[in-house]
Amino acid sequence: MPAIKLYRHPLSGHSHRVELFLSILGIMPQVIDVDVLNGEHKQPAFLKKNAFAQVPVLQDEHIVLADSNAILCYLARKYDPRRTWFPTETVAATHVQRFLSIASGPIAAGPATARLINVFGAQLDHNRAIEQSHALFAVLNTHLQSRTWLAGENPTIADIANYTYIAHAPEGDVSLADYPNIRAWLESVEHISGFIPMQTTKTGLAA
Ligand SMILES: N[C@@H](CCC(=O)N[C@@H](CS)C(=O)NCC(=O)O)C(=O)O
Repeated sequence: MPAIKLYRHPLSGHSHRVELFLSILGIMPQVIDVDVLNGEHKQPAFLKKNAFAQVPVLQDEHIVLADSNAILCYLARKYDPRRTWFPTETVAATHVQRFLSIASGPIAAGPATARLINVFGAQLDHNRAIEQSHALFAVLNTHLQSRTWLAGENPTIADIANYTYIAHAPEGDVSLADYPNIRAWLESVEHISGFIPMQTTKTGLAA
């Protein structure tokens, strides 16, 4: 298989969701760290790959793709011939898509933002991000009461897309202590063959 290149930052949860899925699929990418803290993502060379100036970007031969969830869809369609990670059946695919939207909506506004403030010093409203995280986690905890996976009977890219920022929520001072079903689901993801963690940071006080 020709080398797949992954442009990422090691502390970016959006990058990690792609790294995690590549690892589960058994694909070893060539990893290229982008110095986001010093603005490398805003330089012309990177903007040619993603005009929105964000990691991750995946390059598979001549195909250059941005946006973590879009990349997960691509990888699932191209490299999972069994079609379990992103089912093709209409209703099953819609359930997965629903949770991709949650990953790019309330997860981004809640736990990802709370962590961005602590880890990268973003000047954003921490209390609001923490509040939004708990509102989301209460719903997810109930959703997971009778389920092992977010969508359907098997792990899908819905689980991959939502995993990282939920697992790392305590780094943004969002405790997972009140959400036993979410913690059980995180453990289920961590038991998937090929799982790799994202490096943790010392910020955050919440357990
Ligand atoms: N919707 C995008 C969001 C990606 C994103 O927010 N990337 C962050 C790192 S986690 C980034 O590159 N931030 C740099 C910036 O916005 O200046 C995705 O899913 O890939």
